[in-house]
Amino acid sequence: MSNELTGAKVLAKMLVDYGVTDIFHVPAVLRTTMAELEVISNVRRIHAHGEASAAYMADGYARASGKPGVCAAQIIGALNLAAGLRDAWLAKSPVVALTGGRDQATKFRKAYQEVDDLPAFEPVTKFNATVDSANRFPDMLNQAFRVSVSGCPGPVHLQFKGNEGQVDQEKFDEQIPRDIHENAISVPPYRPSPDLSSIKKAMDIINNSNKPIFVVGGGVRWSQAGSLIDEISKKLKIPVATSLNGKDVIDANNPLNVGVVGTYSRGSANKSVLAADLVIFIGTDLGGMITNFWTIPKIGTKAIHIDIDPEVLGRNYPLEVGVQSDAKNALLEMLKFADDNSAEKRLDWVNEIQSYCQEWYDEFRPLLTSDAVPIRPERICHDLSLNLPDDAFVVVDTGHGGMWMGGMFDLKSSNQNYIRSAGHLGWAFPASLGVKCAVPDRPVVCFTGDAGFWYHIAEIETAVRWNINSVIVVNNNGAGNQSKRGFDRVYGGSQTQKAREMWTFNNVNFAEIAKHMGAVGIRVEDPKDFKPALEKAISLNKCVILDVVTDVDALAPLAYTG
Ligand SMILES: Cc1ncc(C[n+]2csc(CCOP(=O)(O)OP(=O)(O)O)c2C)c(N)n1
Ligand SMILES: [Mg+2]
Repeated sequence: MSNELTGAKVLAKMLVDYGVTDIFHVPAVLRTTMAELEVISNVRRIHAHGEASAAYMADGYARASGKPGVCAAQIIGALNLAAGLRDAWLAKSPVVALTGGRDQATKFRKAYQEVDDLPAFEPVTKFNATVDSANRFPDMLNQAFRVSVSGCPGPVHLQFKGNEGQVDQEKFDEQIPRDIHENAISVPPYRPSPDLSSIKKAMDIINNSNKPIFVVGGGVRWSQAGSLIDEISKKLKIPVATSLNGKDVIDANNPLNVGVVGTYSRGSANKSVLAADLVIFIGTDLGGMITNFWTIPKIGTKAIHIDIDPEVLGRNYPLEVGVQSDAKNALLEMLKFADDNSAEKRLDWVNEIQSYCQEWYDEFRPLLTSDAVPIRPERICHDLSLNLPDDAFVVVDTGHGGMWMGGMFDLKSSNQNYIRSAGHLGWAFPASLGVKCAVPDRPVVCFTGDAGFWYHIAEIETAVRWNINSVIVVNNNGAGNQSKRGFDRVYGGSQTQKAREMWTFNNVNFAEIAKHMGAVGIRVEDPKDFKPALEKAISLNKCVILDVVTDVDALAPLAYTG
């Protein structure tokens, strides 16, 4: 490689300075930059089996590290990569996507493999731009990183000129500053403080309320404000429900934690929110999932909303007070005005929510501890609650997986983490590999259905090749059985036998497939074998597929709606 300063040299150095340790990609994109990275760093250029799974890996990496996750594709793979950004967009995860793109010299002349990809990135990015000259690398990369982590985080896209981004081979003008922006390295880069009069007004309402509840979302995690939620809830005796995205922000052992509220939820959380006379929303955009399509709480319930994004305040619920703030800064101010003496009047309320929690366990205990064969998924969730290590990082797919784990799984330590697919089936397995790259010393355990696992099963080979040792629990019922209810409904109550062709699969042994691909495969058919298999899987420090054969007729409970 020549000594001339090129775009590739500048880009490689900036990526290293931003703290990037892994780039998830399908070749060939920014080849010269990739080669420069080898010269100057140990950045791992993880070659995935598809662009969507590369984007999911970057997304998992970002959610686990709080730093931007980087993924890349050449022009022909760009739309696959865009598809993979959708979950990051929904979950507000800072993913930086780099693609090869069109060159002015040849566009509109039917260049090989070329379409105009840029519009496809619009709905799933905060910033979507072209980079047509090496001299623009510093400011464009800074913009991309800064936008991805700032405010409400999210994905960004840079399209580099040339189908493989060959603009990186251009000579770079030495005079152009190449500093990185130190405050764009991780979330949150800034912590906007709340308006004090709004905080006082909010606390006045909270101190005076008899049956308040906190409903907290992923914004609290990005702000690292979970311990403050714990503190204020205990101080004022105010229960806490979380979104699915915020499930890990509050310790499961806090006696005031009522669980996940909304659609993929726990009955005790929905009951508590419906019974509350004041709901304090923090770090959530109050979308359809956390509110069960705006029915929990009922519109008109007294509400206070705190979020970093002022545009969401008052959008879906009329508010007594709206506060634009970083969650941590808002909670620090709130704690100053929190009146401990007000807690006593909420003892009945605490008893009420705790009875909802107890009723939930009493109702589901038989399934959580069921010895049935084929295995009940509730039993897997409960065994995971009891037996995961204290520092486990749990990554969960959508569909029934999201429902089972969102509602039935309990974290047991505030050192554990939980992230979930924001809607895409198949996200969790590749995302768990990205998580493991970000936190290599922690046990990473993925929970996915079999339909979800099929999507990116080829990435077993990637995990083995790169020694990315996640443990994958596959809830294998030989079907995408979340679809069962929906088909019963459209067939007027009970579907025909033939209709099952639309949601069932052949029975496949994933443990055997895993072994053939160089991973460890363990098949579990009896619930008593799950705990030892899990312990073994975690102790091996290998990529392990735990293929758990479960009951195809087990359906997750629908949301409690009152
Ligand atoms: C990309 C994408 N396509 C389709 C769906 C709709 N969908 C949700 S759950 C599901 C089936 C899930 O099957 P599986 O992963 O095996 O879990 P199970 O319900 O069987 O436990 C489907 C098709 C989706 N969420 N995402
Ligand atoms: Mg299934």
